Amino acid sequence: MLVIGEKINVMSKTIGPAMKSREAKPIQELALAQVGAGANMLDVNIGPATKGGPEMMDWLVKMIQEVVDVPLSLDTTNAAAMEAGLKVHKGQALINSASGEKERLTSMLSLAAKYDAKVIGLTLTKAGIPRDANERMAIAVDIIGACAEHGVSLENLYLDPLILPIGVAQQQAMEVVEAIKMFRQLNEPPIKTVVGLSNIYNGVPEEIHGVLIRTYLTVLMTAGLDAAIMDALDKDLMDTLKTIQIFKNEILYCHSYLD
Ligand code: THG
Repeated sequence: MLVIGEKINVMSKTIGPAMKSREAKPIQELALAQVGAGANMLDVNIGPATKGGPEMMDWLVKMIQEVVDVPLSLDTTNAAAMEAGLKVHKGQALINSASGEKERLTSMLSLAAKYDAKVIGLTLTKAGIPRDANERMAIAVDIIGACAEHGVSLENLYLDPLILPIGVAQQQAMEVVEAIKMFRQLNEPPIKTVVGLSNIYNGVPEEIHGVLIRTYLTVLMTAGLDAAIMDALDKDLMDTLKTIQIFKNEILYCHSYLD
């Protein structure tokens, strides 16, 4: 399982202001901490970044890759900011994300082909949030078709069924699980899947966050999830992940528990 650290996020009370004032140190420390805790990739989320997006992403990518050598997941809907990040990124970046929305699909897949990047295909369109696994499948099929048109190898695609907050969309939790199973049937070898795990607890009391994400991760990984944008600094969550990997025979028992 690919662990993508979620902490470098413009919404964060400490990191948002540091991004805006170009203060490198807290961001670099958070990058190092997440990689030290087991993150294989780091999400760099600047949101829509309508003002100064390209400059912000250029600065972030260079500055973060000065201290860690994992690839970055460039998280923005701003295509110009995405390209600015891809231009300076060392190694293979992950574009987070394309969606089923025509313009975003075209711009992000063009960039994926141009820079040989991996790309997340979020099963979301302008028509609104998908209601069930079948609606997610229909969008996934469109995204896969567009990959072929743009010359993006399916090996570089991660489909994201979009986790919604449990408090507002309880019936969606298992639709996401079903979608992961269905996406895997779309190709041989199976198309990889990714989620933003913490979406699930938005609006839920903090005492419940831990048990919610640990249990949900277990269910998602049983369905075959390949990657998650998640809190790598949450030790209980990372321990749960390692334990599931033992059950799935993905890591050796001795290696994990004796270390
Ligand atoms: N899919 C894809 N990308 C995504 C998401 C997704 N990117 C953004 C998001 N969803 C995943 N990342 C986060 C990052 C942080 C939180 C939730 C999702 C979060 N953080 C803490 C909180 O609010 O409690 C701390 C925030 C703070 O420091 O203030 O919830 O689904 N492709």
